[in-house]
Amino acid sequence: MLRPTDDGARYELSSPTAMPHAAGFLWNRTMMIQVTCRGYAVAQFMQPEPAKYAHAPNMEAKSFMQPEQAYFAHHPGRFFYVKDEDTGELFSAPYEPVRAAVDRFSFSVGQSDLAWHVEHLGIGIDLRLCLAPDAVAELWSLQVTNLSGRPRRISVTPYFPIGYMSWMNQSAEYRADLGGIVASSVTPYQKVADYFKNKDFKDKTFFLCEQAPDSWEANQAAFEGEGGLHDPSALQRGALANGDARYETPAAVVQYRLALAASAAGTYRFLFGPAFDDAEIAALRSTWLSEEGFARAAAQAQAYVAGGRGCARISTPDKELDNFVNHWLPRQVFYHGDVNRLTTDPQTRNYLQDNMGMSFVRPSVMRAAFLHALSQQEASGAMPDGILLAAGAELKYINQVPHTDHCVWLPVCLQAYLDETADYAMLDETVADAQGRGESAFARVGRAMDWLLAERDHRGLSFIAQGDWCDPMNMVGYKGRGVSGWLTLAAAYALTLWAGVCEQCGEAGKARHFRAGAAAMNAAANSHLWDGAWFARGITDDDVKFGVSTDAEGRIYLNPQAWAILSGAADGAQTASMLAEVERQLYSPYGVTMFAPPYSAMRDDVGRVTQKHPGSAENGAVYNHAAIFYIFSLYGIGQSERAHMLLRQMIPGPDDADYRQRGQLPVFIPNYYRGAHREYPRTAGRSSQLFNTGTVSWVYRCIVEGLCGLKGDVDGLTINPQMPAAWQRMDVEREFRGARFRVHVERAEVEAVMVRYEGKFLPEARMTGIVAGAEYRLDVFVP
Ligand code: CEZ
Repeated sequence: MLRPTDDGARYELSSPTAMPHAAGFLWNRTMMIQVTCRGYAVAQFMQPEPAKYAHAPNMEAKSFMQPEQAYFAHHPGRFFYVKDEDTGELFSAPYEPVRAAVDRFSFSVGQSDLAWHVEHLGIGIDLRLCLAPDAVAELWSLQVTNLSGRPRRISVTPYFPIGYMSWMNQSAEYRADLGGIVASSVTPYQKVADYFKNKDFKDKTFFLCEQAPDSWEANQAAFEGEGGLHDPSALQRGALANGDARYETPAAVVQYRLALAASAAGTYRFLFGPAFDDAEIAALRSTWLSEEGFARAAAQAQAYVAGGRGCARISTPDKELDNFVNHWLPRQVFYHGDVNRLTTDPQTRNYLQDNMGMSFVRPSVMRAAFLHALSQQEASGAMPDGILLAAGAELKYINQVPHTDHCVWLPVCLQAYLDETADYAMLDETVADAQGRGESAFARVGRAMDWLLAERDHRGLSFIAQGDWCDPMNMVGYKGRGVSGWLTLAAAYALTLWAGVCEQCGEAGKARHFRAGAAAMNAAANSHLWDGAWFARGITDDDVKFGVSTDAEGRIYLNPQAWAILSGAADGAQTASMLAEVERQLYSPYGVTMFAPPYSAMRDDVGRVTQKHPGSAENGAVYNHAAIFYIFSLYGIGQSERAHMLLRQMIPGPDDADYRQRGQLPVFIPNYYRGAHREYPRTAGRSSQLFNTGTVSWVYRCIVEGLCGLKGDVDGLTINPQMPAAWQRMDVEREFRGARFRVHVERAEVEAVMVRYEGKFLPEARMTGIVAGAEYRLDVFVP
């Protein structure tokens, strides 16, 4: 098998399996490579830090969740092998790794569970996943049913890969005392300080079985063997080898051998997750791993999601839209607002917008979040790049790059909260900052607005530093001179909103001050950024305007147009021109794109955004967050038809071709769909599959305040539904300040919106004197 040749100057291995990791290595002064007898290779070169030119397929998403995640054969997953022990036939549920063409397959996505049904070889497999409330544990149930009408001998083998845990220490074994496989590791580190941080980590991974299995394997390589994942060697033999992993890659594999009478069925339950120690594992087991525990978890998980059901239910001619708005949209809004995308340092704009959505779900959460954000305001009045949510958290990744837009989101998001609650008293709350300096929330927002006014150049345009809303627009102003057209307009909008709040609070002088500031910014935008038919995106450090008609790429950006409408910078003629240009240049079959044409190469006076793949993410995708700003601005000027069409395009389907092209279920809105439909029609429309997005709070706002037209004000509810022309009627159920409204909307021969309540028409389309606990039935007639 192994022999020296060339007098021992060489060695020869004659088996690729006897020593699978046997390898040789080569190096020079700039690189090294290690290659195994089976052809696996690891190489790196110096530039000057070690770097790779061929990559492992898994880019561990340690920074944030990645769009368009690529899956591969050894990607983590949850798999269940089923083998006919008489014929040797094999399949796996849900589908991977065997990829057998099964007779029946269904994947069912619920609000708080996922379920699969698979039928093959006369065996039915039902899988269901639910999460334990407030514990890190997956609850898996597996039901096996003999559908073949005759007795069967089969084996069922759950395979939960655990993967490469740590280069310092990793192992796994079956623990009869705990009833499952437990893998242990030490999170790798170098610095002494990290030892003290890491020592409380949950470095164990458990896979617990309600019923003891007949055999098991904890060693990934031993399980897979030479057969490969689609036909693992361990399944070609009888029982599993009851093996362990000793500084080897762990996996959780257990096997049940079943003799099933005709029509017989069996149910198995498993718990999978991380833990600190055995005691925690045992406790999780006793709390959850039973029929009763699973039922309790399911009920609690259901109740949790129901707690975020939102304030509106609609019934319209578009049933798919109803489904999305009534079930999935509030759920996604609630996810963002309740857990803040599971980060400890959300970007400030994300934190504020995600919580803006909570105004419609649980306003008290928005209130607390707003005050919390203000408590991290800097002495200068600036808002930091991220908001720290946990003790010991720090600003990481993108939050170490200076962006200049964060103050804008204070009044913008606050407005939604105030409209929903009229809780102006919140602004009187004293907020202490990190230095312990107490100031009212009102004063703090005002200082943030003054910061925006101050951070402008000689023309009155807003500096961009290394980014604004667009994270990767990092080189427009890194030399300190470049300005953002969008931010100038957004600041003008923010100042206008804030001036309105000042008025409401009886601060007429402040209102005048901020209104004057807004007017100055709008004027500056008009004199320096109006490009003849639309607003430019900005002016670089070297005084080059971009997002203008002479640009071959990035010619027209959506954001400046949307916010020029919001800020009032655009007059009627300008707006008409912008709408037409957006339609002509930015519309796509999958929504409105963020700019066009996409950049095909780096523009080093614009930045990283131009290096993204054309049509992906901020480089000219249908970036839904930008699209919803535009839609919101359209509702604001009564462009109902345009608004509705673009809003509808955010949700995949309902026709088959659209589902296929987007590749996404209509259960969430992704951060983008690929753009570049002219350049790359094949991939246009493809979903990023990324459900983290500031889009959804705005979508909810647009549905409630725009489409349904049920928007709060200081002491009432204004009523101005904006149905698309094709609709004759819709019904809306809306909770508002503790009251319930049942609103029937219908087209009629009327000049303006008319509202009938208790048999009488209201003098204006607005309800006041709303009593909490009351129910109001309104008939609304729209032109
Ligand atoms: O992040 C989003 C941000 O969370 O990109 C938006 C921005 O407004 C949001 O606050 C537009 O830039 O850095 C990047 O290049 C990425 O584009 C990410 O930061 C992007 C991710 O997709 C987050 O999910």
